[in-house]
Amino acid sequence: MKTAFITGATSGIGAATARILAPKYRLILCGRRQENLKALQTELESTTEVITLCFDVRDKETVFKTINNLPDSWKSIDVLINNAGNAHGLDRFQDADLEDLEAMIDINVKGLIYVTKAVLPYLINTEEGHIVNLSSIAGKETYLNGTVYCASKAAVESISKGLRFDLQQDGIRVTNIAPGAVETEFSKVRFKGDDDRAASVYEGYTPLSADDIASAIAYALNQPAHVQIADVTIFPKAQASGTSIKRV
Ligand code: 8X3
Repeated sequence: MKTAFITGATSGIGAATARILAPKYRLILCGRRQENLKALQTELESTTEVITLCFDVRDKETVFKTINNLPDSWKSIDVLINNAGNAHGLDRFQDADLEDLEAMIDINVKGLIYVTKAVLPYLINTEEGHIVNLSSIAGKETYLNGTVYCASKAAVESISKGLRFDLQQDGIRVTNIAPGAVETEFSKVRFKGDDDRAASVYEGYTPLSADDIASAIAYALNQPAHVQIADVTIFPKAQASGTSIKRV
């Protein structure tokens, strides 16, 4: 059975991906919220073998230590899903909190680099390694008030493209997934728990769900070995670009 390593598995797209992959993969579920990880492990362990790793992707030392301390039987990883990431605030650059800007670079860019570096030695061992990076439409289009969030996702896009060069010789496929509006905890985190403001992002149309993105990830993973889905942009039907959403 193949093994999938999923970051940000405590909720949203990460948890939905764990659920969709469970029948075919052993799962290494990573995240910061131990309770959520354990609940998902309990839910899925009648379907597959599951282990959990509780760490913050920003904590470089812990990322490497935890991954290098995986039991030997889990040190052969087929699929890495770099899903951990979020947005903090939606403000003009000059008004944004510097700590929020740093957090987005630290989590979305540096955290992804740490996890990928730490997992790669165990991925390169496998026959059909595959990395899936969760970017965003924000990585393709910069929008007002999103300067550093968009920059962090543009970096993810570049890393996906670069890894395709770097890992070509190792036969590892790299898929970049760029969602538009997906209703998860994303906006609650961006707006720091302001539920009304978060809900307003998804009003007047049907947004994507975490399951919609998980099924795109499964689609990329389920291709024959010679097929590499390089890039997938996914919008709700009502969305035409990063900033154009038709609401009723
Ligand atoms: C999440 C989607 O539209 O807020 O990355 O950039 S958006």
